[in-house]
Amino acid sequence: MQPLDVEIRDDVAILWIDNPPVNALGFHLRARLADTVRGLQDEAGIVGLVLASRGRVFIAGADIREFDQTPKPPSLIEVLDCFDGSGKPIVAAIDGAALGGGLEVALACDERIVTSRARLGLPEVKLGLLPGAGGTQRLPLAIGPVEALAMIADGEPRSGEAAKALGLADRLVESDELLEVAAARARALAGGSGRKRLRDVSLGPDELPALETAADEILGSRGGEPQIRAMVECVRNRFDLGFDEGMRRERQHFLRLLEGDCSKAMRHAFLAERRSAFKSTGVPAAEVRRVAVIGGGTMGSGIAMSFANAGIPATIVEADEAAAARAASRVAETYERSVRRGSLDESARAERIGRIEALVGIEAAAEADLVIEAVFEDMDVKKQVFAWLDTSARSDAVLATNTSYLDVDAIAASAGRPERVLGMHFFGPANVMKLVEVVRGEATSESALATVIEAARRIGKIPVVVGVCHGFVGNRMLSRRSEQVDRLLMEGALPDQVDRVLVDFGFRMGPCAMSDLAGLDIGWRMRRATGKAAPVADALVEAGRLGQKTRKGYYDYPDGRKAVVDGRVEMLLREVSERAGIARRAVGQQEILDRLLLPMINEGARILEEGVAARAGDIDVIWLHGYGFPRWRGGPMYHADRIGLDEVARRLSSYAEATADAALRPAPLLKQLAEEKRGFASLAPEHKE
Ligand code: 3H9
Repeated sequence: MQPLDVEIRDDVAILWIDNPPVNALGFHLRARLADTVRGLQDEAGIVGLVLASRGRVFIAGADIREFDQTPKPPSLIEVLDCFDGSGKPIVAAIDGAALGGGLEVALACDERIVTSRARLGLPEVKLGLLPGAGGTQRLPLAIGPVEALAMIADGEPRSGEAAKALGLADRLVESDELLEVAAARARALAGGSGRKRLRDVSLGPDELPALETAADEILGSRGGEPQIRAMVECVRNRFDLGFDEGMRRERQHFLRLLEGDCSKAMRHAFLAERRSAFKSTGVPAAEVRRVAVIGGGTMGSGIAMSFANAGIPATIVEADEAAAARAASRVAETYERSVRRGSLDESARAERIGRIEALVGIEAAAEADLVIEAVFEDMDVKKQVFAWLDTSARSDAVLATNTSYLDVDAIAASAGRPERVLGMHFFGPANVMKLVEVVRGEATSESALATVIEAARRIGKIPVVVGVCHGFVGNRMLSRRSEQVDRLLMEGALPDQVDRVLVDFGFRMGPCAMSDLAGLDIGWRMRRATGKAAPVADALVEAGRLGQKTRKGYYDYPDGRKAVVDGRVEMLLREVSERAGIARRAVGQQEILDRLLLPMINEGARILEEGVAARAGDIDVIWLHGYGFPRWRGGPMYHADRIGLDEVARRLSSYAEATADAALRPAPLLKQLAEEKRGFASLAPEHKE
């Protein structure tokens, strides 16, 4: 099938782009686009060209999968040189997303006609890149340098209406008149001024001061990102250099960034996110029209809001009137806060609140297509809820538990219809965080799974399918890291030293500050239930240091929020070390980093071996979206592949020996891959980049 076909309408040629799924500018499409534009120059009866697309995306940009292959000509720049060289005007008719290279194509056209379904943006920044086919050169000429820099740096698409207001689009029309208007504009340009190329426009020097101010601002906040520095320079070049030289410099930066570790990791993240959801085996998903959430605590109300925000009515089910009222006011307060912050307008608030009701009694779940249990993390309580649901929920409803650790199969067994039961592990705050670990039980049916994945996507979440085990993927790996934090603190490290290492690595927060925020009593209660110990964390709890809520934890919080190092914690650590008979020593930064990350990776290897996660990339997605792993590092398993698994195994073995900690010994799969000189990415063929 051709990725582009031509339709002749009187004296105008419509170039229909048709390259599913998203009209990415792969090599075939690029070649065909250039040939077609060139070929139409000699067609005497054709006065102008219209570029339109089949499908709901205009053009999603360059084909990201080609970035790791040897480039095949023509490059997108060469294609756009053909546009520039055209003797006939070209008008872009945009009725969907025009992103990255897609918008760059549109910018090389004479005019852009859009509908309100259009989304115009340059998201390259999110791939650690800058636009590489003239985006940094043509966009400032279309909308001015300040707006252009903002748009290139935030990477967010603008709506058709916004694009028209910015001057990025020439006209905003209804979908059914798009082609007609675009063809008429091509004809009018041909009969009038002829070409209207952005490259012939120039910026006046009076626009420079505003750009300098905007550039200083962005460099101040994000100057650490290499692509930000490059894009500022490129936009500035529009004042100092000729168009062709500006293009050449942009290309140089693009190619340098493309080869850099940061962009490679972010491209890995992009593709892993799209591969992580379970691909349906053809079993259709049932539509979720109404949900019920059992338990209206922080998590339950956050889950209900996620659905309401996406237009799906949600019933919060509580045990008594007082609890239902508390849940309703929790929801109201959250929306109120968003309105005060300006992120939600009054009418959207009213609509969303109108979709949530908080009722008493499990019978209130009877109408729901999907019921999500979010009660206290206690097996007996959960079993009781599922037994009730068995009698009150619809027989075809999917029943999900939001447990973060417990055995989903044991919970499912108490429902009498285990095939309709699975886990939906949301991350707090549930109305904000995108990750959902979808836990597939032993008996979970494909249709229940498909329904939940589709529902999660509809509410804008990133679902990752995982298997049943204690803590699933994320928390299971996290507990390996927590064990090492305790050990490192006992061996001689201090909380701020441990935290600094992870912050320097790219996490927003270190593990000690994180525990203080969450509350140390949560882990303590869990350890008590499972008969485990963490000498340092336990000693802190026993000293009444539960974290921010008691203004004392690993740190002091004199004002309730800002962490201050407290000498008493060091004394407490010394006592714990002494009791354990450990002579404290200076622990180096590299050792801290290794001992925090490598045991998690080791656990990830066990998780893959057991089939709890299907792909290493799925584990990365979980860590990127649930635990703040820095995106430009790609995720823990990708990071391990970058280090080399033989090196990871070697370091783990040496720490296992030095600390006599058997948990640090390389897992069998890690050992095997290390010996075979392979990476985790090689495990799933479809995962190769
Ligand atoms: C660029 O343009 C550089 C230029 O400046 C310079 C060049 C010289 N390439 O997201 P979905 C696949 S950089 C290859 O689920 P949606 C995706 O992997 C690019 N494949 O759909 C998935 O495949 P599969 C700048 C791509 O409807 C399938 O399409 N552009 C690309 O939720 C469906 O994707 C961007 O960063 C691509 N560019 O959302 C835009 N895009 O089915 C990236 C998607 O095998 N794309 N695929 O898993 C998007 O933001 C969304 O895909 C889009 C559609 C909004 C378009």
